[in-house]
Amino acid sequence: MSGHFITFEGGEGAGKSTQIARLKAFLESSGKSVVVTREPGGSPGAEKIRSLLLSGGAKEHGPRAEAMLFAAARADHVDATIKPALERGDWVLCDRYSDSTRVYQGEAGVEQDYLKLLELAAVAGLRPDMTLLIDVPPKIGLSRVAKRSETDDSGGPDRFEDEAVAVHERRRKMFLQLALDEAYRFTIVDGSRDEDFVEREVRQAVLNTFPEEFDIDAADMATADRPF
Ligand code: Z5A
Repeated sequence: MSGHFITFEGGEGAGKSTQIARLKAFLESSGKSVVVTREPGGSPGAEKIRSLLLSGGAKEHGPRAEAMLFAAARADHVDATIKPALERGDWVLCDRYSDSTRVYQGEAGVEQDYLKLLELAAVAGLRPDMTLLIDVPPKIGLSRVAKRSETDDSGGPDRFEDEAVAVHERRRKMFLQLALDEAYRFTIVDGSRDEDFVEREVRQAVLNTFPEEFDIDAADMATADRPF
């Protein structure tokens, strides 16, 4: 497949959607064709499963069943959206992917061996080329989400937002550990900084990972601690 697959991970309110929109604009201004997608969801079948999961409708069946539903949604998303886009040569920017299952369902008590089997089945060999972990202390992320819900019509916290800060802290540690364990594909970005700073960090990480895709010379990249 000739496209590029970038996933964004992190806790609630980390700024993933914000940064995906900014990276999309940058890539398009560089002449790239970009597909933005998300999990759970990203294809008609997976969006149906998303509604069930985020409404809390599957919670009564327990974390193992929820993990299966996330995997089912992912399998559909991979087949219907991500693989076709990569085959066309597009850049795919995905808001959460299999690392979120390892962390959220892992933190909820589902065994990692079980999650690995589900992941193998769901991704069908499709691994991200790079993963950006937007890391924020939960108190910051949750306060952003609370502020946002004062002004939008989302109807309050969803199944995963409405949880104790300690749970969010454990997930943050798990994401950071995963980033260390699989450092070859992860970049950790400090999401507590302002949006422009985070955007520069994200863009630089993408330039560093795919230098051959951009018409920027090494000297430019070395001094890229300024806004582009
Ligand atoms: N889940 C799971 O359990 N297992 C899985 O396998 C998968 C998912 C795939 C999906 O929720 C839920 O499903 C998720 C995990 C679980 N848990 N929750 N909740 P979702 O898709 O609805 O939510 P999310 O992925 O967590 O997105 P989010 O809460 O919208 O966060 P975000 O995309 O990272 O943040 P944002 O929308 O870009 O920004 C949030 C607000 O902060 C917004 O008002 C921005 O303007 C503001 N913002 C953004 N960046 C900044 C900075 N740098 N400074 C200040 N303010 C900022």
